[in-house]
Order: sequence, then C-alpha cells, then structure tokens
Amino acid sequence: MNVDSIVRKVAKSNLKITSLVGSGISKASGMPTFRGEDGMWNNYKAQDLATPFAFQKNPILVWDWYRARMRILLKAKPNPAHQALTELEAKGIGIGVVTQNVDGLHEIAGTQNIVEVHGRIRYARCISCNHYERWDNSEFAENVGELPYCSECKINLLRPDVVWFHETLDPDKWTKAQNYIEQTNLLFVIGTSGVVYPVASLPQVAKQMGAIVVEFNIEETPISSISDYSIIGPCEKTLPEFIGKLFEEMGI
Ligand code: BV8
Repeated sequence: MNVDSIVRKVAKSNLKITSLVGSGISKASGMPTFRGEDGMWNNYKAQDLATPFAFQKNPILVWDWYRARMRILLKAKPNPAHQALTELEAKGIGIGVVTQNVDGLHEIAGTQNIVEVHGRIRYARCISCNHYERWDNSEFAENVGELPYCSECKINLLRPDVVWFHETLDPDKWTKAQNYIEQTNLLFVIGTSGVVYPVASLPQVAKQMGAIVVEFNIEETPISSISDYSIIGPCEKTLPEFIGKLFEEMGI
C-alpha cells in the first residue's frame, strides 16, 4: 500500500499520535546506532559497555566511550525527522515522544512533550549523593582517560545519567510513557530495532488498546509483525513526507 493510501486510512479528526523512537532517528544527525554496523566502538559492542558491571570493572573505558559519543553529539543537529515530530506537536495532534535515545536532539528540535526513558547523555550524576551536573561542555568531555568526581560530595565518581542494561527505568518516566500510550490512537514506531525491553513492549500495548501502529524503519523488525503499516526507508525522508501528507489530508 502506498503512503497516500496509508495516510487516507489513518487520517481522522481526533488524532492523538505518540511517537516511540530509537537510535535510527538520529542516524542522519551523525549519531551511531546501537546494533547497526556503527554500534561498535574500539571493538566493544555498545550493549556490553552500557552496563553497571562494565562501569564497575573499568569506569575509564566506559567514560571514554561516552566521551567519544559526546564528541560526535556536540557537532550533531536535529534532522528533518526530529523536526517533523516537533511540527506534529505544534499542530496539536502529536501528544508525546517516548525516546530511547539519550542524545537530547528532540528537545533541541523544539519538541516539548518528551520522555527520555533511557536517560540523557549530557548529564552526569553522582553514584552516591544523587547530585547532577551537565558535562557536555566541560573540559572533562575532552580529557580522555580521566575520571570525574562529584563536585558536591567530592569523594564519589560521577556516572552518565542514563539507564544501563540490568538497571530499572525511572518509575515516573515509565508511567509517563505508559500514559502517552494509553491516550494514543495512532502510534509511530520510528528507527528502533524493537529488542530492548520494557520499551519494546509498548507497541503491543498500544495495539491492544486499539491504536493503529505505523512503523518507520529501513528494514523489517520484530515490531513489523504487529504494525498495521511498515514504511520502509530512511525516516529522515519518510517521516516528514508522511506527516506532510497527513497535514494536507486533514487540512491543518
Ligand atoms: C530493565 C541507554 C528491569 C544507555 C540503553 C536479563 C537480565 C536483566 C535484564 C534483561 C535480561 N534480558 C533482557 C533484559 C532486559 C533488558 C533488555 O531488553 N535486553 C535486550 C537487549 C535483550 N533491558 C534492560 O535491562 C532494561 N531494564 O529491564 O529493568 C530489570 C532490571 C534488572 C533485571 C531484570 C529486569 C534497561 C534497558 C535500557 C538500556 N539502555 N541506552 C546509553 O545509551 O548509553 S538501550 C539502547 O538500546 C539505547 O537506548 C537504544 O536507543 C536502545 C534501543 O536500541 P535502538 O534504539 O532500537 O537502536 P538499534 O541500534 O538497536 O536499532 C536502530 C534501528 O534503527 C534499527 O532497526 C535500524 O534498522 C533503524 N535505522 C537505522 N537507520 C535508520 C533506521 N530507521 C529509520 N531511518 C534510518 N535512517
């Protein structure tokens, strides 16, 4: 089915769209994905570094991985896919973005209703006293091989303010993400391999609650089988095109 027919099928007056987003949306901004060919760093798999055990064993290695990502991020800009989600919200039919990404590009694109379920790379938090601080523009971001200590308690290490594998999600953020899904009658699933739980369970929940699910990816994923429509192609192209046609169809 072509995009025009899909748009005609999903367009209706009281659309409430939630977007469930993964690292594929930031690929065009230059950010590496997690499991694609760019998911490796210095022969380490991203998901082997994004764990409390890796940090405990070798905090310098883990911080150097985050510094490498931050150096790319400091040059990255939101791309047309991020901007399309901001327009969706501005037109009053986008109710929220549930992002697994930690890069902060949705906020820079101007989207307001975002829940960063896996945290935010630009902040670091103390492993003990819960002090937070931004580190993206600090000289620490440059100093490979160095460890940052908390400026509050002075004795403990800082860690990236993200959710690692085997760590539970922030309950308030998880509740907010579920609230978006419960209000949704059209779910966009954008640039995610759909393998990381509990976030990967959300499309099924939306479906069971009667929402239509439209997937935007460059390939099939485990989510494709429960999606009503899968739009194959780079989301930095397919998403703005789809959303533009949706606005036309709805006359907004
Ligand atoms: C949890 C933050 C409860 C860090 C991330 C055993 C023991 C313990 C837990 C588990 C276990 N087995 C399973 C689990 C659960 C585990 C999990 O799901 N593991 C998977 C891998 C099997 N989950 C957890 O641990 C979660 N917590 O369950 O708590 C608990 C606690 C203890 C014990 C039991 C249960 C926490 C998960 C959070 C991990 N943190 N990131 C950081 O970023 O540094 S996850 C990481 O994966 C990123 O957030 C990333 O966004 C996310 C999902 O990946 P994707 O975004 O989908 O990226 P990926 O590369 O995979 O795919 C990119 C996609 O884009 C592809 O489909 C590609 O085709 C597409 N694409 C590429 N280019 C484009 C495109 N699409 C469109 N256009 C393009 N241009």
